[in-house]
Amino acid sequence: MGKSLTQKIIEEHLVDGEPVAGSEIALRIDQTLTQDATGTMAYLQFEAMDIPRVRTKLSVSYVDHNMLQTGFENADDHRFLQSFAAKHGIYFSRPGNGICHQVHLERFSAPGETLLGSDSHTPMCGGAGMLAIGAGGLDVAMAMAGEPFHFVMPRVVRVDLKGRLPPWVSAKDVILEMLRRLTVKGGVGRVFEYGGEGIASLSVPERATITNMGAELGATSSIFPSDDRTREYLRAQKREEAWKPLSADSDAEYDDVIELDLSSLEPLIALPSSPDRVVPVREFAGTEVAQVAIGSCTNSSYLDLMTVAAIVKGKLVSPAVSAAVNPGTRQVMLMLAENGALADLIAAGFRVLESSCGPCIGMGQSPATDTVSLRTFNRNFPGRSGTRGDCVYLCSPLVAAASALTGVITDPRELGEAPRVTLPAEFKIDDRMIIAPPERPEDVAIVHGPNIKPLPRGEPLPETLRATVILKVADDITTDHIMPAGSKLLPLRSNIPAMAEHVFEQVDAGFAKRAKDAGNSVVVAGSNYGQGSSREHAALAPMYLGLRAVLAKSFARIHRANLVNVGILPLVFVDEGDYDRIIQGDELEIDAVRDAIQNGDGVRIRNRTQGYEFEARHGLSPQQAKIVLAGGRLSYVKSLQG
Ligand code: MIC
Ligand code: SF4
Repeated sequence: MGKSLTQKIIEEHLVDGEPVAGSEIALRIDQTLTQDATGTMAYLQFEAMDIPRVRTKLSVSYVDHNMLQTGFENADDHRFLQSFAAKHGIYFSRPGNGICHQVHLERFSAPGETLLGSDSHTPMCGGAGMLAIGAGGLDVAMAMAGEPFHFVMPRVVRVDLKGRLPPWVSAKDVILEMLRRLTVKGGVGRVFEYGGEGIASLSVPERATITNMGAELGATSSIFPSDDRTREYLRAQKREEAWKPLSADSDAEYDDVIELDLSSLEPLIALPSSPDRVVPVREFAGTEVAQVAIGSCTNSSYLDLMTVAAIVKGKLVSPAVSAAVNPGTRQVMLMLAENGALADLIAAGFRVLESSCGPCIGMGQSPATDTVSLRTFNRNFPGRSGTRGDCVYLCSPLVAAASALTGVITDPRELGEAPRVTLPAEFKIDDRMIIAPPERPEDVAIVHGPNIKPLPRGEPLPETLRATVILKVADDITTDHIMPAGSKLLPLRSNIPAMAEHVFEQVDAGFAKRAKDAGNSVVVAGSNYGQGSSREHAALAPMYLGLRAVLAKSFARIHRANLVNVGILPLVFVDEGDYDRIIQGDELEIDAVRDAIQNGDGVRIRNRTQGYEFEARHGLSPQQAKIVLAGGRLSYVKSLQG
């Protein structure tokens, strides 16, 4: 029987386990990436392991998220990251060089290799045939230490693309269509492997838009084969030597197959405030727009921005609209500057922002009260823009550009002939903003500014766990709900005690205080708890406040792994009806919890307040069980070292 591309890469990197869907496997990791919002924590954890130099083929530390310097904090973290990279054999992409995923795709992607990144959109490099996976910072730190990455072997779904995209329809519409069909839960435990005759018409940056936003499906990863288009892209990046052909066998078997005819697609838009609320743009055409933001790791490539520039050239953004653009990388920014497209954008009234995540993570450009913001990004979770009650729509750069001109949501097909933009034969190559680690790391001193606080550690699990239900929430709670980002909170990312004050603040302003008063606490949740970003702060800060367990209908993959890593017990209801019975404030008790975890999957919980018992499952692998018992992965690793 033939193999899928995913199976081939997994088998080549397999260190432990059987690659059978649903069972735990361990993979060798070739490359890692971190960004500054998760990287400081990842490196503090790496530091706690006392390993002098990374043991990967390549590790890169990017600065792209915490870019507004409204106080000393972010600048402190940048200096820490730069010195840390130099000391430990890590490449450092300086602030201004661009968004991690875009730069990594341009300068480091390598078909057939594995990449683990402390950011949920790491699968973007799957657009160039890598098996790229997002994870919490500690998992990435372990990979840098040479440890394999443990995760559950996903089901492999083939997405069979047919036909070609019509004019004005783009790669963004392909992934929005996937979200429309499958929802934000539809990819959990799955890898989407794209194939079929339709892929030949998609360039690597277009493929990367699709694999990037596979994160919104909850997928473990998304991947395209490495073919002539991949070669063409790597050649244009002057890295043809990184290319090798890679594809699934023609008789490969898949767990599922999805058919998608590119020629049947039309411009799509995701309504507030979830990336899966997708409808055709025409259904909302005419809605007034106050802000248009073009950029983010999903849609800030040279192709994207050249297309926008071509649409707005010689015109002016509507007086009702504030329009902003973040070119994804310095390479893109430089090329637009040199070919005049940047001037076209400026002339059209765009506010040109630096190459960074910017508005996508609420670092500036928060929209006005009760107005519509149209963004080419990947997430529109409530409040993520930095404005409470925001109204953010997600769309392609073509829809965004057309709407910026008209001031209302516009189906770009109304603009007449679509611009034709093609990949350049050569990108502009200038890697001087990526600093290679020095020959003599012993001369480097790590700069810890006052913003960097020591890492909190979890406590070993007690014999009997007694805890209060401190909060009960519904389905699809995102890590943005749990641990908000934005320009005010991101500077605290290396300071867990300060960050902890803001846990769940948009959902329940009294959470932090109540949690501290309660001592041990439990959160009760619906399905897909912790979807969205990889930020382990959404586990670390609640742990710091005394959260010992989360009892949910189901979990998102990365967040569940982060809970385990900090020693919080992830429990799933056996009977979902028990979710309905629990009331916030109930006292729960698990007797002999350590034994239960070591000796099986079932856990019996007593609701002391209401006087009944019910069953839950932990689903921990033997290694994960040891980690939770020890009070988190760092304590566990330390205990092994003696
Ligand atoms: C995001 O898009 O939410 C982030 C910011 O890039 C996160 C990581 C983080 O919280 O720092 C992600 O997607 O993993
Ligand atoms: Fe940055 Fe936004 Fe991409 Fe996250 S989703 S990496 S914040 S651009």
